[in-house]
Amino acid sequence: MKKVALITGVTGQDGAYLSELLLSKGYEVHGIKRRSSLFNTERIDHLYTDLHEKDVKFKLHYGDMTDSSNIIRIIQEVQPTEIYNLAAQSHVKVSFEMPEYTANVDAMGTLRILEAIRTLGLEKSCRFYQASTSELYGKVQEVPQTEKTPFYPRSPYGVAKLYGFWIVKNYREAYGMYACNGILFNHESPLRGETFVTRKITRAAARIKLGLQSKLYLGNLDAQRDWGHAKDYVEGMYLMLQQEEAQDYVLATNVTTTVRDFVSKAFKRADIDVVWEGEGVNEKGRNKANNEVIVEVDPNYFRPTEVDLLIGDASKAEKELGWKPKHNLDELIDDMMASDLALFQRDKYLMEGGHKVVNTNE
Ligand code: NDP
Ligand code: GDR
Repeated sequence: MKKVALITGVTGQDGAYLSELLLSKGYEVHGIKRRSSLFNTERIDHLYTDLHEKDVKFKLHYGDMTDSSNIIRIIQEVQPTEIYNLAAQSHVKVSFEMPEYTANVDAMGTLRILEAIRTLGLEKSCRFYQASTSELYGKVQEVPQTEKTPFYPRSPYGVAKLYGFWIVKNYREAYGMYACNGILFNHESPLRGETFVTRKITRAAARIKLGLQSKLYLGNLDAQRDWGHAKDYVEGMYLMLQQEEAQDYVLATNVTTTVRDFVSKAFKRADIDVVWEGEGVNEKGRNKANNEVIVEVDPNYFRPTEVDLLIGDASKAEKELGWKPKHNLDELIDDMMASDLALFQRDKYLMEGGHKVVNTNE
């Protein structure tokens, strides 16, 4: 049977890696892309072929999670056998500033797709993956977190995703749909959005090394996250849709690290040793080689409510899907640092030629 995937959020980090993976498996891949004043397709440009060529396997459709009629029309046109719902306002801090929009896209958007599947009578022919998240766990109830750990979200984003989680489960039970929640812990890569903490750090480490930036301002250095590589996690998404029965699965590495330790490790890759001093908002990181302050805390990056500790147990995914992360944290940081050093080496060259100004704001 022909496999046709529809990916919402195709222009994002996971959308790009998942598209690559599904194309390599022979799928026809369709992606939903928002209209914007710029192309905004940098992460997937290498997958794109001219639509006038024969047998095109990767197609983009303009759409938005807030527009039901558009979603119904795209699903009707594409007739997907699998839908991966990755589109979201995915930034936790931003969700405090845009709570209503976040709920509209992340919660209602999920419902819109499920309803479209039903309206079009595709419940039995189309499988559905929902990008659920470790942010559902929020305030620590138990560690490590599993599929059975109670939820206690701590942000408008987490609360919106909680609705998404339960509406998927409800449609599975009510209508017999093959619909899964992947409860994914943080996963990063060279394609990670620049305002998430890992990429903000690897970019800054590369830029400070190359003399393009002097300081990195961060929020809560004590937060602990279970960071994996996005390439591994999209394989888990695919596997969840290939089983006999639809279920929910945690994907995680079972290792947790503080933001502070991530900074030390990333800067080390740029041959910079960070020495920490002070506490709380007065904490600073100095460059051991010249004693200059290179990391400072800016309380503007604190969240009104924080998720302190995430560490996931992916035993169920390992047992039932045969899924295990292939990259550890050091390999992830190596990959991100190599990519950002190369990126900013190029920027440095351009800037020295007077060609480019780089914006460093979050
Ligand atoms: P990104 O932020 O990189 O990508 C989000 C995607 O959603 C982008 O393509 C974005 O489009 C699109 N999008 C945002 N709003 C809308 C909208 N209104 N209509 C249509 N598309 C929209 O996220 P990731 O790739 O990192 O994550 C993918 C999914 O997985 C998200 O749902 C996220 O919440 C979830 N998740 C992520 C984890 C992680 O650690 N990365 C962990 C657990 C869950 P545009 O490019 O135009 O902005
Ligand atoms: P998170 O990722 O909130 O876990 O959500 P993020 O990288 O934004 O924050 C991780 C932790 O780092 C702390 N932090 C900072 N965060 C940002 N962005 N910027 C800073 O300057 C900074 N300083 C410290 C944060 O307070 C937090 O504790 C990500 C997203 O991909 C979600 O979509 C996904 O659901 C979850 O991961 C799992």
